[in-house]
Amino acid sequence: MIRITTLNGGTMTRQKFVENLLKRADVKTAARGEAFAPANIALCKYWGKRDAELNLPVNSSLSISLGKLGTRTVVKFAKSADRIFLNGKHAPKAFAARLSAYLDLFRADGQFFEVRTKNNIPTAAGLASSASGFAALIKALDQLMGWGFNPRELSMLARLGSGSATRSLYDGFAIWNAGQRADGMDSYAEPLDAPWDSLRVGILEVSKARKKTGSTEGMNRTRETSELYEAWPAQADCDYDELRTAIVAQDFPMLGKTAENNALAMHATMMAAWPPLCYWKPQSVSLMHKVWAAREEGLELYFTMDAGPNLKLLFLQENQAAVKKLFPKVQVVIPFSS
Ligand code: 2P0
Repeated sequence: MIRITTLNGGTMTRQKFVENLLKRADVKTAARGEAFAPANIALCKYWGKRDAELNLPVNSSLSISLGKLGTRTVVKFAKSADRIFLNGKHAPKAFAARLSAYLDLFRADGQFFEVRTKNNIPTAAGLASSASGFAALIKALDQLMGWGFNPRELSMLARLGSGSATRSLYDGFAIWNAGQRADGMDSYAEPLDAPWDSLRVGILEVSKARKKTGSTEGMNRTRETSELYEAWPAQADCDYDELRTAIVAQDFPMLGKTAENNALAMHATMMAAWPPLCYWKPQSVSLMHKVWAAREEGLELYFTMDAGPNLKLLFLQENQAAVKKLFPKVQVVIPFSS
């Protein structure tokens, strides 16, 4: 079995990373900050950290944002303690603790925050709500604190909350450069300016239940114990290049095939971990077979899956009616709608 004893290749702490960035900013605080960030679905997945402290990934990843599906967050200053609300109610303890720990990176002594965050996607069901959550939070915080960071800097700060949040700063396609530096300053996301109006993402929800193994634990376990993980970085690099080519050429079969294969390869590395990690439910597998059968019949339909049981279908507008007929419960997202 592969044993990797240290995940933190560098010596820099998150606090130091934030201090380095904050040095360059003016500080004129506002009364409140408010921002929206979209959820994103990776077509080339981020799976594995080269530095767990700074959330630096092993491989570069590429995603598509989900338009109006995501998180809206309002941040204000609070008097004597953080006050965290999720979807209109006091947030669960674990959620509030994770946000407060993130806010610790930015607060001055005795400074507290009120955070009101609303998701219009299920929280923690593999639909990437931590991605839109941390991206919306850092954008709102940037307004409140008056930092004036650019999207690239914000993407690096979002990264400290959750890796996939790095990509949620943008609409449309986004790429997260893995980078090579130990200080993480070259590990940021940027938009890929390539609108694709006819592209559709279909969400097939299998379960809303909170997953037993979070992504951080899942990817660390995979990296430490799965023999198949050795093959992952090379496949991810190759898929990343192919997806960029497919997007520029608007070659849908190439996009769909590469994304589906990338997702299945990622899940294969997890299943070869110990203890085994399988986010799929029986219904997930049956939906995959349904997609494959439809494709054999000539329908241009592909899927991708994240660290959860739900499927995200990929298809073109011209096949929307056929997809809806096959999957009446599908929730269709138009990533490039204005
Ligand atoms: C992705 N996922 O690229 C991959 C595919 C899930 C499967 O990024 O540890 O919640 O907070 O950085 O961002 C989910 O992982 O993990 C994820 P952390 P995160 O979208």
